[in-house]
Amino acid sequence: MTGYFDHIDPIKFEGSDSDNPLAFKYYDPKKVVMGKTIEEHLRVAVCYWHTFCWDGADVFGGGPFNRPWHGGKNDQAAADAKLDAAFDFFDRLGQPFFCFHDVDVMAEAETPKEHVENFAQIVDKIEAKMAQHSTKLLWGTANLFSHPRYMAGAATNPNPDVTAFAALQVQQCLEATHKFGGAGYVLWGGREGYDTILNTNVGQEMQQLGRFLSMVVEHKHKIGFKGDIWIEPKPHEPTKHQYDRDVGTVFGFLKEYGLENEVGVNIEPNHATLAGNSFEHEVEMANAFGIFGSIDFNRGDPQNGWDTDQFPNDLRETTLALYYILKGGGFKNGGSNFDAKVRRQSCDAEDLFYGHIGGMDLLARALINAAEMIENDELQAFKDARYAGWKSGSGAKVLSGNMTLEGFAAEALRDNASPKPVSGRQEKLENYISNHVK
Ligand code: XUL
Ligand code: CO
Repeated sequence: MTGYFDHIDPIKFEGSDSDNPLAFKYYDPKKVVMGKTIEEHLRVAVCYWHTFCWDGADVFGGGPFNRPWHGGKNDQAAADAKLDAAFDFFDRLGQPFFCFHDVDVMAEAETPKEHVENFAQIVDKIEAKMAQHSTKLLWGTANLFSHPRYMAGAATNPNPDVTAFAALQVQQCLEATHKFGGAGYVLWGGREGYDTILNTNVGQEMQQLGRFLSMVVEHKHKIGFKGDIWIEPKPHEPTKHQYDRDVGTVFGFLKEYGLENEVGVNIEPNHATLAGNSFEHEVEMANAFGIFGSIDFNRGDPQNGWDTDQFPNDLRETTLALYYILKGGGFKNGGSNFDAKVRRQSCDAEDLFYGHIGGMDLLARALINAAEMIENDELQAFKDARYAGWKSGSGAKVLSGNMTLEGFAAEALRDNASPKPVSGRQEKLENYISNHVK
């Protein structure tokens, strides 16, 4: 049987002088940067959904991609053909990981029993594939947003029967993720929010979400899953408002339910920008709260206000993000999942390779840039000097809780000096970044 990707030779690293568009120019998996190989640092993953499931359909028209497993019913034969093609693609691209939703990999199911049966069938087949191929699982997740039953949310649904179905999907998918040796498990609350607050009991829904997440964490421990659990923040789309709107909001939510040491975040640049934040802001917030987990790399389109999920190509933004990721200690269980899809007109098999090659080359360049910035860390030196006053004297007493408001106020009166403005040097620092983006 001929395979869909047969005409694409395995993608090799050829260096920046190569003009072969189907070769890596910068992603040299074995090159060592800051004591680890590029492959070990980046932990690149291909996502099953955009890469193999999406047929190119948009809200105005049907899918032009016509992969051999598209077009008919999403039955077991289609799921099997997709699985064969997926592992063939992984072998040719050579990235170390993949990510999946339950419904991406399985034959379509309607009832809870059918879900369990169809999922179990493909889980066995994935296990067999993984035994024959080198690609590992970065993370799994349950799709709790596509089926109409989830139109009013999964954990936050007004009807507990819907939430019970969601519990079944999460239980099955978490157990499969564990079986596959996955490094993490993601919960993206696609419809955990509302379309109108007029019909929504926000307090009740947040409580449902908190309890649901607690049950997921309890089950993780019960089955002995050693990977991480990550929430993926997003402010809206598909619903008007989603409770997990950004990293700061997620941290407050985790604190409220006592889960801040159990659950981290999977950050997506295009979600950050939809929330009015920069990508690096979200990474730094996660570092500050100690909940950084993983990244869904992609980019939005500044002229469009929605989640376009394009492959990343902004070297400055990606360099900065990787600088903060490395400063936070780099990826541990997490990695670089491309939650990105080729454009609707990029309908050929090779377009899937161009998208991933571009993304992987970009990440490798950004990693090398970020490592160079860290070697002689001028940003850190500048910040250390800027906050030095808080390291000793009354500043340190304030931070350690050994100062009262009156005591601190008395110091101001005693010195009786109006502090002089000190430059924040923004332009100098921006120039420094520009000089390191190459
Ligand atoms: C949606 C999104 C999802 C999650 C997994 O915007 O990013 O694909 O990554 O459910
Ligand atoms: Co995502």
